[in-house]
Amino acid sequence: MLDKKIEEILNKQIAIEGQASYKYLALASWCDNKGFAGAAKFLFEHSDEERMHMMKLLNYVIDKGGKVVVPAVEQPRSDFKNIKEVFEYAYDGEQQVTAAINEIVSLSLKLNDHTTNNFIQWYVNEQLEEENLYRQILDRIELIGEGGNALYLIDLEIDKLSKGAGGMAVIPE
Ligand code: OFO
Repeated sequence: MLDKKIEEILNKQIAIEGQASYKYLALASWCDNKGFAGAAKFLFEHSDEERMHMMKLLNYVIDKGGKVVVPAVEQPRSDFKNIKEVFEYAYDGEQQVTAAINEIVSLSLKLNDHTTNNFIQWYVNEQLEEENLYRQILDRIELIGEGGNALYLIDLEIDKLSKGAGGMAVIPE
């Protein structure tokens, strides 16, 4: 059985991951609209990943006999100045998710819930990877600068980081 406080914080995290999935859809759509096909592919894939994170949490709550409350989603921000701002926004969001995951770690330790603590470690590692990834992208954007072919090169670089599966290719017309 799940402690009520754990059930509550996991439901909160389900909402955060679901919202992140929507946020990445909005970021990907902005990129696609501005002709950044590689970045759009990468971000559509990331949206799928966030949904997977949400489902993993949801299944854990169910497996532990808890109650899932499927959250409403807010309309995500959809306007950005440029590609750098898109990835700054994504990076900022990932840092906020990491803080939320850390709260789950702390609560599970406080309540001696080692099963949840063990489960949530997957997210701790995932956030480490994701924060690194977005920091790398921002470093590359910085490095490439704003010269003639810069936007094209940035898009190519981000495209290289996508996994090739999922993303725009699997979105039904
Ligand atoms: Fe769910 O990993 Fe990012 O936010």
